[in-house]
Amino acid sequence: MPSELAARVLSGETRAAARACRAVDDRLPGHRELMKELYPQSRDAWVIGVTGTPGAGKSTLTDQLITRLRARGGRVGVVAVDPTSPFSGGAILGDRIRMQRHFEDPEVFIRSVATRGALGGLSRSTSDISRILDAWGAQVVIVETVGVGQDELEVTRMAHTTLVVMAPGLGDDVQAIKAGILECADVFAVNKADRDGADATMRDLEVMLALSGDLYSVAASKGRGHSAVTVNAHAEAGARGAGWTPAIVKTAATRGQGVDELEGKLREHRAWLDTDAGQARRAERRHLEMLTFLRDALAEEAVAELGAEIEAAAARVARLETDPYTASEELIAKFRARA
Ligand SMILES: Nc1nc2c(ncn2[C@@H]2O[C@H](COP(=O)(O)OP(=O)(O)OP(=O)(O)O)[C@@H](O)[C@H]2O)c(=O)[nH]1
Ligand SMILES: [Mg+2]
Repeated sequence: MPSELAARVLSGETRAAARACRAVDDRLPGHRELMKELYPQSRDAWVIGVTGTPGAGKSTLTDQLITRLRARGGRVGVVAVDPTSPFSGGAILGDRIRMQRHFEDPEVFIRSVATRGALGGLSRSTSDISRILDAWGAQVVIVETVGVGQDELEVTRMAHTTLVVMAPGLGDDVQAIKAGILECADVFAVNKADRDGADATMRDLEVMLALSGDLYSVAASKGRGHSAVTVNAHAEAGARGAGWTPAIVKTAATRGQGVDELEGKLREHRAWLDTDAGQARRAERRHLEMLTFLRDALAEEAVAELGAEIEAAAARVARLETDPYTASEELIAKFRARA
């Protein structure tokens, strides 16, 4: 049965892809076999992770990017990740409204992924769904995460290219972007450039990046007066293709301003992925993917086996009746005994 489904997904059947996504979501029997079949056939899609402060304009920018990507032909997949709650619907609803016009397009596949519970699984679901969309024929898969927490960071690390979106007027947004996100950003969009404060946000970001890198190249790039500046110690190396220099692009997504330039920067990063350094990064990503899958698979097995006992142990720790070390040891001993 999975073979037939895999074949239909690979032939680009949208209904089959939707069915495969449901099989993964519900962890139906055979879903791992299905993924194993799709894996070797589906490595071409360029996965762009879009993350950043809530309300910064991620979905609006994604919508604009879809339009540009579609204009070049080729299918586009979108995965909207909502780690907050499977039922909240708030953020996902926003995403849906923002990307409304693409729902009619049969060459665009938009899918949401919700949290899989306290013991992770979100990154695996996201990876699985991205791979299904890849197998379905998407040339680009855009993964939009909500917020900048730990789950999102993990999802973001699995993308080939990471776009971090910020906007002025969302409090101390540059500070709010965690260091981990800054480190994995390939391209920054300072959105809502039509509002006051966008330039200040650009400057804050440049300083922040310079502090985490090296000051000299900020001075060098400032002089050029572009809206897309390069900030990093590795600016020179980047030009030679050895490393990648994070780029900053100013956009006004609702007006479509700066989006061409943003697409250009993303494509430059796509080209960099084919260099030796880029290939190394992709290998690193697969390495990380494997470890994350293993962790999630172990947790899933344990949850399936121990079920309510895990919650009971956590409750005892919460009431200070036992310590987390002992509680975990006991659970592992029980799991081993049954496995
Ligand atoms: N003024 C202005 N408003 C914008 C711009 N881009 C997006 N917005 C508005 O900002 C609000 C949030 O935009 P979204 O695209 O939903 O932002 P998001 O980052 O996807 O939000 P979440 O997914 O909820 O975190 C919407 O009301 C947009 O219309 C822009 O460039 N300028
Ligand atoms: Mg959104």
